[in-house]
This record gives sequence, C-alpha cells and structure tokens, in this order.
Amino acid sequence: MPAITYELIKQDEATGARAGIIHTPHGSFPTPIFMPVGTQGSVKGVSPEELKELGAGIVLSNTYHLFLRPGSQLVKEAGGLHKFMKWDGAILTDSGGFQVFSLGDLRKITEEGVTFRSHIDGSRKFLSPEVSMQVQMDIGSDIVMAFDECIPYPADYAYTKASTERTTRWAKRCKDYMTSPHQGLFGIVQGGMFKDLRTRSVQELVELDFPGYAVGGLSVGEPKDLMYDMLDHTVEQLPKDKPRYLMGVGTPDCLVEGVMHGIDMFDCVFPTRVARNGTAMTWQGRMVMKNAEYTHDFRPLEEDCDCYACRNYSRAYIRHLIRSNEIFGLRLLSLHNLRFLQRFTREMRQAIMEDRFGQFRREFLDQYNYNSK
Ligand code: PRF
Ligand code: ZN
Repeated sequence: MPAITYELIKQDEATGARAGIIHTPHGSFPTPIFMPVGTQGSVKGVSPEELKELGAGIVLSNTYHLFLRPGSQLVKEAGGLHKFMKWDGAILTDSGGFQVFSLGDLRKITEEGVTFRSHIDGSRKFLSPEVSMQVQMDIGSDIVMAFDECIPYPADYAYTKASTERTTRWAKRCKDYMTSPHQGLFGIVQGGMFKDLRTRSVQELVELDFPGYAVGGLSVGEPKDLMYDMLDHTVEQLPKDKPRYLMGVGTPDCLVEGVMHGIDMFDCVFPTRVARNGTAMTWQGRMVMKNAEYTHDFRPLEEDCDCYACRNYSRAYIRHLIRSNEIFGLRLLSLHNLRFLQRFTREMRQAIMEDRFGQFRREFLDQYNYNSK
C-alpha cells in the first residue's frame, strides 16, 4: 500500500469540482482541504489541540526553516516532527524550493542545487534535491514535496524553459533519493505562464508516477485571469486518481476558483498573517477589527461561527485587544480565521456532494466583497 492514497468520492459534473478523501499514515482527511501553515513547526500562536478542535487534519511545515533551525538532525533525534511538535495528524513539508528562491540575490542556482546565505546568521548553505529529501525524511512528514524552482513573474520563455526542465530533472533525483515507505513524494508542476511548458512539465512528471501533484509557480504576482487560465490548462492534464495541490493560495475567492478547476488541497499563510494584522475573515469579506464601527459591537465576529473566539468573545472585546496590542487578540483572530477556512472548505465539499457547487460558487462570489478581500 503506498503511503498516500486518494479516494475520489464525487465529481461535480458541471464544474469539475471534486470531493475526496486523502489517506496518510497519520490519518485521513476530506478534500477539498485547507492546510494551516506552521513554518517553523508551530502554527503561530495556535496549539495542536486547538488545531484539532478547529478541524484541521493536516498542517504544512517548511524544510527551509527547519533545515536552518534547529536542523533536521535535532528533529530526527526528537523522534520526528510529529513527536517534536506533538501533532499526531498529517504533516506536509514544502521542499525549500520556494523559500530559497524568494531570497533573491542571496542565492546561486546550478544544476547541482542552490547555494544561499542563511537569513538567520548569514552563513553559507546548500540545498539540492538530495539534501531536501534527506531533511524531509529526517523530519518524517507524511507528504514530501519535490525540490523545484518557483519561477518569478514575469519571466521570459528561454528562462522559463530552462528552469522548468531543470525542475523536472530535480524531480527525478528526488524520486531516486526518497526511499521511505511511510512518506509520499508529490511532484510540482512548473512552466511559468507558458502553456506548452506547463504541458511538458505535467507529462514528464506524470511519467515519473507520483502519488500526488502540486501546481506550483502560480499566485506569484500575475493577474488572476492568467492564473486561472494556467490552472485550468494544467489541471485538465493531471491524472484523476491522484490529489492535486495548489501551492500558496488561501483567499476564499481563490479557493472557490481552485476547487472549481479540480484542486483538492491548498495552503497559505494568509489567514494567520492577516489575523496578526488584526483582520477577521468572513463570508462577506475581511473585517478590520481596529475600525471604530466595532467599538460598541457586542456580537461575535460571525453569528454562525462555532470557533472558540465566536463562542466566547465580542467584536468590541477583540477590537479592544487588538488596539491594546494584546497577544490574546491575535490568537483569537487566528483561531477564527483558521476555523473559517475549515468551515468554508467543508461547505464547498457539501455543495459538491449535493450537486450544487456551481450555485454555491455564484452565491458566494455575489456576497463576497472583493474590495476588502
Ligand atoms: N513551489 C514550492 N512551494 C511553493 C510554490 C512553488 O511554486 C508556491 C507558488 N505559489 C508557493 N509555495 N515548492
Ligand atoms: Zn469564529
């Protein structure tokens, strides 16, 4: 039995949206799913018990950060990341490919891998497909991501082609190195904004037969229409019996569009990052809690939300905490935003199961306020 398997439960005929289940060595979870981000082995301010309570089945962590600090040897010594952070649900680790490439001038790419300077102490470091796989094996994540280059936007055809071909060669090296039977390695499609390169990337990765595929290199600053066009073109060529993961996307409008295009998994720092900015996510759009309109507002953030914050506290109290820089306010908003996305993905799944995803999408987009996102 492979470590990671996907069960397609229902596909919405009209839109292509999918309801499924992903099975991992640390439990199964329904899809579509949003994965909270715990970059350094902790979802900022939220305990594993709280993650469980708000319905998260899988969290994401980062090879890049854990590699630099505390080092994968220490995580291995602790008995793996599940034990180290006391999370018994599933864990997906990103490969470092994205974080290292965000360093800009601080890094140098060769066929072998990437040399870069640590953002912590400036020391020289090296990541390659093999190093990334070794680190992810030490960490013991359930889903391991291939080491790729996320191409910046815009990029010309020649660069995109050379980079995408290298990413495919790297994916092959990842597969050769990844020997753990308890972990599933996902390939990452690149190809920038060029359809022919996306097609080749998909074909060559599918040839390598991964248990799941991510769509990378999107949501990197391109217009939304272009992103959805590339997404559509990519997803329609991916195998139907494997999960599809759209990397780094987590706003509600993008989740709906992603699911409509057949995506099953998402991750983003968005809900926890905007929480720390004092922003609550709702079905109508964002609420900036510092605003004066909430001064005397003793309703919960959302009337129908069952999160810890909404069960116990008012908008007025949360506004007061945010204005006073109280950590508890940021925690309450993180708990609410993460629960919001769990409820949001569950509602999408329910709509797919009942053959009304198209209607769900229209109604949501009508009430959702893009201006406040
Ligand atoms: N590659 C990897 N991680 C990622 C991305 C990617 O292309 C993106 C792109 N949105 C987010 N995170 N490895
Ligand atoms: Zn809530």
